[in-house]
Amino acid sequence: MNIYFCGSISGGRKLLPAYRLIVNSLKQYGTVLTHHVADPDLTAGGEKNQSNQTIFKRDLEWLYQADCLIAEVTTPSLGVGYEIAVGVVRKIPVHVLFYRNDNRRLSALVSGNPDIMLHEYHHFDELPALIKSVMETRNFAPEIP
Ligand code: 6IA
Repeated sequence: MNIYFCGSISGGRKLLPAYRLIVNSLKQYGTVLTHHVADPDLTAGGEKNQSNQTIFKRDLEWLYQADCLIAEVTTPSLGVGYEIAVGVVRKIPVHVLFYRNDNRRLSALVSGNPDIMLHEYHHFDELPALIKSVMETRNFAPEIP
């Protein structure tokens, strides 16, 4: 299974510890195409030595190869919102994870969309079990058009 993980880069890296736990858990279920999003060396300045055009083209290719999309949405990010919209349009399973303790409100464009499965958590140590439940849910199997 090709898994597309989304997390904020330019939007801020505060939730990096959560991204690392999520990506480590997701690796048990398939190939995480975007594992660099959880790389501690990747700062809000973005990937070194890559043009924006190269990053965009590569990420879009991966989005079209992905069998499912998992996004950590606590830190608002234009890029993550864009990626979620592509996943929804492609009709692949889209799961978003939201950390309740950060005093943020999740955009209604995400929380109100019936095609997006929202999972809230209160502690980072809940994440491995949350990912297990998301990935092992019986009706998770992707229906790719
Ligand atoms: O808007 P954001 O940068 O927060 O968007 C983050 C999301 O878009 C992630 O889920 C990535 O898959 C993707 N993405 C956006 N920018 C990059 C990037 N460099 N490198 C890798 N993935 C990216 C940005 C360089 C720029 C800040 C000069």
